[in-house]
Amino acid sequence: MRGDGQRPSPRISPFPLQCRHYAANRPRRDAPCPPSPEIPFRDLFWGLHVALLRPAHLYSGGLEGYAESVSDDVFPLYREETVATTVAMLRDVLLPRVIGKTFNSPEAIAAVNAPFKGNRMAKAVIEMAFWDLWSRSLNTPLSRLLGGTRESVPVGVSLGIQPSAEATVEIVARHVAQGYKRIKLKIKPGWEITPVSAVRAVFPDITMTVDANSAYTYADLKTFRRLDQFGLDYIEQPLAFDDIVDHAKLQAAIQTALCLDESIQSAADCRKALELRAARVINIKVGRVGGHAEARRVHDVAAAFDAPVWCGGMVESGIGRAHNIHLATLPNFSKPGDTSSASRYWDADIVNEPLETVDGMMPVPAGPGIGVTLNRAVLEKVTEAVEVLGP
Ligand code: OSB
Ligand code: MG
Repeated sequence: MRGDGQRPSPRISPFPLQCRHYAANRPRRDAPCPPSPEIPFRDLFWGLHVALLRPAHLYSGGLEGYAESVSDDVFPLYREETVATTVAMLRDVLLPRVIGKTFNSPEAIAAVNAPFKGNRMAKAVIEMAFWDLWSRSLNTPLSRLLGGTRESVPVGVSLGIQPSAEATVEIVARHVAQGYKRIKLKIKPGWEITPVSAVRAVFPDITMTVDANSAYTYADLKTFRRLDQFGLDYIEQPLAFDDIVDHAKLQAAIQTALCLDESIQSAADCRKALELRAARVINIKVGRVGGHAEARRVHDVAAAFDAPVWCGGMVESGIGRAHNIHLATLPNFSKPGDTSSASRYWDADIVNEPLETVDGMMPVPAGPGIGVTLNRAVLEKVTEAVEVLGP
């Protein structure tokens, strides 16, 4: 684990903060699913939660820092936070406590809102934007300030539930051909053995995982025992988001490693899950855990347990995607992440730099901060509301 002594201790002047807070329609490539609880399960986690975004836009002395929330669009289907709760928290609670004040480190700004319970996705927006602003002010890539060393990070793809086994094999083949280093299939009760066995028949050697987004219970143990035969690298979040105990029971009863996503909101959650052997792999999403500092603590705790981590995705625009890539340069991100090419998601991104993989490697955007610049024309086009707070 990295000691505090190796952390950079930059000398910078404190930032008086202003904030420009956008509510924007994400310029999605596929038509978004209708936001209705009746939508088919296969669409729930593939395209729903992306209609709006709000890069918090902190600026000082000509510099700006950017972040993006990863909360659900309308319905809280991933965890509890939605765009509406995030906007309300930022506007009424979190931003008023930081706007107009000065901070000289990301930890200092995060500490102000730490006493408030939950709402980590909303808190992460401020913390992440400050990391970007801070690292830009130091003319240093965010990855370096976080302690990362890589110039590019390995990535895989997350593929939504397809209408048939043939369609699954076809979409997997297309992404294998593009060089992605891991294929993750979304599964749901009754739709796991069929797609996984179909893909395995054609691709016996690819690194493959499945993600259930909490769709099962411990009563489905037989199904998970059957999945053991397919050599999956791990099974992601099979059980309820708030149930570490049954994950531990399930992990003890099968061979395949479990990976926790929704269940882990903090380094403390990670420590407890690994201590109880509820998983052997951890998915880190910086928005889910409240920011980069906590994400790094989760990374460090997992390393202490010899548990590999990887960087998850939330169908982000180029801003969230760039944050993810910088975070994934830390040493214990030893499995491919979900930050695949932006062109898979967007016709036009809100950043100027194309974030595209080459042979399954995503280059770290070069330059200070998160290394991307806003495409203001695209942002303008998709913006529905702008709220400006600050002196
Ligand atoms: O569970 O990892 C997940 C997308 C939205 C919400 C939750 C998840 C996902 C993905 C897609 O799996 C990741 C991506 O491609 O950005
Ligand atoms: Mg997941």
